[in-house]
Amino acid sequence: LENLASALAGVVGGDQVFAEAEIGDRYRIDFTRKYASRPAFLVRPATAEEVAGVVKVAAERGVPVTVVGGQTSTVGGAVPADGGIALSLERMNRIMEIDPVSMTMTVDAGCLLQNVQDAAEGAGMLLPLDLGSRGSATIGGVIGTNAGGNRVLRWGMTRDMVIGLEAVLADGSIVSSLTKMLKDNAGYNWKHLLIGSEGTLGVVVRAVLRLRPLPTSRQTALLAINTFEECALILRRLEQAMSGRLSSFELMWEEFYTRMTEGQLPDRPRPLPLGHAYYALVEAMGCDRESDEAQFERALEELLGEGLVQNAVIAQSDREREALWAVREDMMRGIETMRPLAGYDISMSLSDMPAFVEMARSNITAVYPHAKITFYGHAGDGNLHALVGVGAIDAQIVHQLDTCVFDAVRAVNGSISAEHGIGTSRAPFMSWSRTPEELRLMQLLKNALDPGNILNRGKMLDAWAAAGKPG
Ligand code: LAC
Ligand code: ZN
Repeated sequence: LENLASALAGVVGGDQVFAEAEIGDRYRIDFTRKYASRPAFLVRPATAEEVAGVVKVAAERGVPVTVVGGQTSTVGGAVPADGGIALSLERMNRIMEIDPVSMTMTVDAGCLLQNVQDAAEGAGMLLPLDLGSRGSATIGGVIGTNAGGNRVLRWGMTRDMVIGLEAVLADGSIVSSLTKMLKDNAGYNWKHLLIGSEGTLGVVVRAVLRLRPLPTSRQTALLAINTFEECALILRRLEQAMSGRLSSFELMWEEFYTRMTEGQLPDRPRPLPLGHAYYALVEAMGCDRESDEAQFERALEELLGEGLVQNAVIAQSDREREALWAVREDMMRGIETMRPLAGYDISMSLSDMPAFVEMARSNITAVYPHAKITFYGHAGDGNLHALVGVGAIDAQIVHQLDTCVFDAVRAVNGSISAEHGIGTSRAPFMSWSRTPEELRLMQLLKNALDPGNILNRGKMLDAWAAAGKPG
């Protein structure tokens, strides 16, 4: 260990190497508090070359390396391996360049998502990626997980916004393609292999992100809807009526809406009365305020007039907009009464969604008749989140609930992970969404790129193997 410590100090300097007892909780415990570990060292490099040096030292000794960012993984994807190296890129947090002509920005992986969003906005452009943990998630983390969030409907996932990438591979080499070209078919596009690989194929150190013109108008509304079929129809109608401006269609099932509006602050009254099966938070963005607002209102009026939408409230100010979004995002208060709980991030085709929900519900209540179950999520992307509380939680209960939910996912050929990744908690069910051939291909890629298995050891395929490769 002493030998490892001095080798690491030789790369990043002794003051950037921290031994076990000096490592703060935020590097080794994630925000769910379900996952914790005891890394041997925390190192904080300042450059890509230093990251490469650290990885080289680790590779020579076969010591696992895990990049630690905002620790906002929901699937146990980011806690370091016990006895390994926790690699924090927090000192690599520069916005290197904003190019208003190419409409790109080049940023270090350690930047917080929110800071990057703000910098883009300051330059009159939009980084469309947006999610609840914007204030703690890092660029490296959102690239590693191919994060989705609230605006996938219009602008896609992280993958669709990463134009160039620089990464350190498991042998300590730096591969760099910090290009600003949207089109580049000169051979394999390796960056897409790293995006969403959850830190198992390389360490992302820098990226070129695609920006969009900054919308100057934003329309937000909450709609009450009675049936799922109407929800799907309304989504299609809104996309059409907004000519491609619809950026969010967040659907909340009645239980979710009820809980989230129960413990609201006095200045945040419940925006629409209870009693509808669905509540949809819809948002559009554009660049011509007057006509955008008129278009939005006309579309909603038509849907109300036809009886598709039962009730609607349109935000009249930024404050009202924030209050509407809080109904969807301010989870801490809203779901307090359901704790302890298990959460899910699944996807399926929109047409299968009602059948899935019914099946998942009946699977769960067959085992736990008094379970509290609630669904919500990015329905516009076919991505649902589910929360299930049965009054207690342990490994056996989690496994039982996972089986109930993923059984229904499998029945509709859905995915056990839409946007959060595999990490450790989803690993036992990987084969419920992937064929044996796909899993074999993934293992081939992992072996080729990280033969010593040092990068984020214990996650994804490792965790699947540790669970006995079930399925
Ligand atoms: C959300 C997170 C859980 O959409 O993905 O709220
Ligand atoms: Zn989500």
